[in-house]
Amino acid sequence: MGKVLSQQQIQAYQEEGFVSPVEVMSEDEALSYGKRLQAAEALYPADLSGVNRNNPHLCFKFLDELAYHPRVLDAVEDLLGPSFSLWGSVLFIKEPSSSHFVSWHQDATYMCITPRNFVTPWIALTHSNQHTGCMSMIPGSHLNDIQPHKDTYGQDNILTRGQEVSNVDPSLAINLILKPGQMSLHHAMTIHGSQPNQSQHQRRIGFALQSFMPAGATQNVGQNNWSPARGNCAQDGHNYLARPNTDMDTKGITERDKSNQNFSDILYHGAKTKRDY
Ligand SMILES: O=C(O)CCC(=O)C(=O)O
Repeated sequence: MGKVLSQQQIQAYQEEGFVSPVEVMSEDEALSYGKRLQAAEALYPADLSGVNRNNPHLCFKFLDELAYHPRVLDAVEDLLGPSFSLWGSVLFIKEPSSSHFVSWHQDATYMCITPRNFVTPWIALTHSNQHTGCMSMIPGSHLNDIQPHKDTYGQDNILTRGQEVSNVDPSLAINLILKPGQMSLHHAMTIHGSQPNQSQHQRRIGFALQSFMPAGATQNVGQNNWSPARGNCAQDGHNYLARPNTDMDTKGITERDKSNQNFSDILYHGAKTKRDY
């Protein structure tokens, strides 16, 4: 038994490349985080859209709280051991009746980090199911190497390059159905994607901590910009990113902008086109 995950859940993650659902907080608490997000979006629309859906935990206190929620860190510790750091975060929001989707991909493909054994918790702030466009995972796909990805730059594809693994058999996919306040955790090599949100009224909001890196992980392209989460991950050339004390102060904005530039340099490394997210 781990701190949060049972032995069976840890084994499922090792064998299948994901574990879900895992309780983080009550549904009411998650919905109250959703309301805080809505209020922040109303006050700072440009800071929670487009490229600024990347790394918002560096300038919004309530997202920092979610990123370092003890249940999240305990579950990550169950999978990675006692020392790990946080590389970044992404707010994956699909508006009602939008055509946005995420093609089949493996996160590790363009993150330029070795070893490729890092983990992404994805916290649901709304219901995430087949109707609203939940994530689907191909079990056991993390045990293979990186598969060839085609950069499609598809208009409705919310991945940076619209990168896509072809020849995925969707009949093998498992849908990760989450209630607000639950999370899934997936391995950097697991093939996954998601379909459009068909709901007329409900947004689908997931906050991905992308990703927690075990001690010793090496960034091979771009800056080594990480925030310590647990234990000791110190290494040469490691730039610590500060956590925010208040929403949208100058320091937090600087940290976010620095991080987003770095994200862009890494994720579009060698790409023929850059998009603005
Ligand atoms: O939110 C989604 O639909 C996809 C998220 C994703 O690909 C990820 O968290 O790695």
